[in-house]
Amino acid sequence: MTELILSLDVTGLKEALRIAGACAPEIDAIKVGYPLALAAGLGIAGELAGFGLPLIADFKVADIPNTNTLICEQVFAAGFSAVIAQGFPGPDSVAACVEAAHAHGGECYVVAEMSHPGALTFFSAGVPERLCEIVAETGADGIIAPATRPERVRALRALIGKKKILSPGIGAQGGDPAEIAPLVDGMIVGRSIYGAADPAAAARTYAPYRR
Ligand code: NUP
Repeated sequence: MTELILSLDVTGLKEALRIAGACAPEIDAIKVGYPLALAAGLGIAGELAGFGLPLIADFKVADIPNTNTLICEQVFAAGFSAVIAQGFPGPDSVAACVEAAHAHGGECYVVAEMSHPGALTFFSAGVPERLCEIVAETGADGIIAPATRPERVRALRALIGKKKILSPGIGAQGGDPAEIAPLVDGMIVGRSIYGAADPAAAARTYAPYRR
């Protein structure tokens, strides 16, 4: 099953609800990041709950363990079902997010390698591989890996086995859904859906890649 995850990076509450409502039948989850959460508040999770889809908080949590716990408690209390954390602060910081997620019946994903060109400045030379070890050590549920580099997704899949891979970078960043869908558990798509004149129709174009 390759899910389609709408990255809802708009900054208006009404616009967010309109797009989420139109796309809901075509998607499997909604990802909310800083743009929408800072604009609309964490209560956005409650506003989106009516669509009945899992809600992923893309806050790339990256602090000391205690602060990570405090952040994740807020995320799950608000109604999110998963959180995305950075792995570079280390295994104890990631473990704090994983524990908070699992205590609420939620999931925690760790960024293994980012999708933009500049990511290779630091997400290289064995770092993503080490981050995958941290995923295994902490019991995190999966990784974020770049749709812009399918060969890297393949390499990271070999390390994490059956844990989930959610992959951003499809569409606006150049990633090809036909190539990436068979490799991952979730396609994360933002601008090419929410920026389209007809977001529901744009979401439907990914239907052939949802297995
Ligand atoms: O490596 C990453 N790349 C990435 O694009 C990790 C992410 N979390 N994202 C997020 O995915 C990014 O912040 C945005 O919310 C979404 C991709 O959106 P788009 O490029 O499809 O518009």
